[in-house]
Amino acid sequence: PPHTQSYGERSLNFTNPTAKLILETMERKKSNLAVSVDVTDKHDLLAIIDAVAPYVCMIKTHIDIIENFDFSLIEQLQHLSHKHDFLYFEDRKFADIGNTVALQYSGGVHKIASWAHLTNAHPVPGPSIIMGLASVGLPLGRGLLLLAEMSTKGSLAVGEYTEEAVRMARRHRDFVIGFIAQTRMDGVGAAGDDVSGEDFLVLTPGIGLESKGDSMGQQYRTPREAVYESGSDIIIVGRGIYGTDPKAIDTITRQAERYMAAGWAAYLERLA
Ligand code: 5FU
Repeated sequence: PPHTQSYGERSLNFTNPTAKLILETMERKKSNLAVSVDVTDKHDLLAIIDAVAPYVCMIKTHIDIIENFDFSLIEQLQHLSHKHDFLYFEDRKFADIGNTVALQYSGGVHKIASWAHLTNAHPVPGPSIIMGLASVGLPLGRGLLLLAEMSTKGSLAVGEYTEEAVRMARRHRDFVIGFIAQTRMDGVGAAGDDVSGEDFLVLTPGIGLESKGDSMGQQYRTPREAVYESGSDIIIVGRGIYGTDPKAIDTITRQAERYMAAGWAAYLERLA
């Protein structure tokens, strides 16, 4: 089963080039940490990425919250990913018809497909959302995650909905490389299908070492609960690392180092 294989070994389980690159990067940097940098000023964004990047395999963005966005920011982001060897995940959560998501993914001011290695989509419209996004992303070698579960209190992405998300992914393995989820999805909803050898990446937000949640429904679990107990592959950490002061770079760096160590220790414990 995938969660007992090393990240490096698992790169062979995928044909999608982004999935391979993610797993190879994790193995090379010994990091299963993705930092979610949810700040609104591009200078803060760049400074935080530069500080945490040595400790991450991935940076997660919400590019549409940047107030002083211009396309030169993308060149600066790309410079940082080359300098520090990590990938970009734009947490866009597409949720519309195929034709519309293809336009949202390729165009507008953000041109997400041109720079984000990975993005995600809600399965709520059905398989057509994958077809729309794949028409743009596959030729570029990009990857897609489906939101099979969410970290928030009262999430509707449970049970039958989650199972159907996994079945949708299973039919589009060339482009859908995994899930946003709280636990492993191997074999979920498979009924009689042969799913031996199946591998999906599980990226888990809602991770914190101190807090159990925020005032708006977010719920946190520890890196060990996610990676060791639930078999998650990548922990996504936002405020647990950058806190309340985006300028406190020394603290942010120390926190990134700390979450990286916790995530990797939980992974080694899982392999042992
Ligand atoms: F799909 C999800 C989810 O289920 N929970 C999330 O928290 C995405 N997220 C994102 O992860 C959310 O949009 C934030 O960007 C990030 C979590 O930030 P935090 O500061 O660690 O709570």
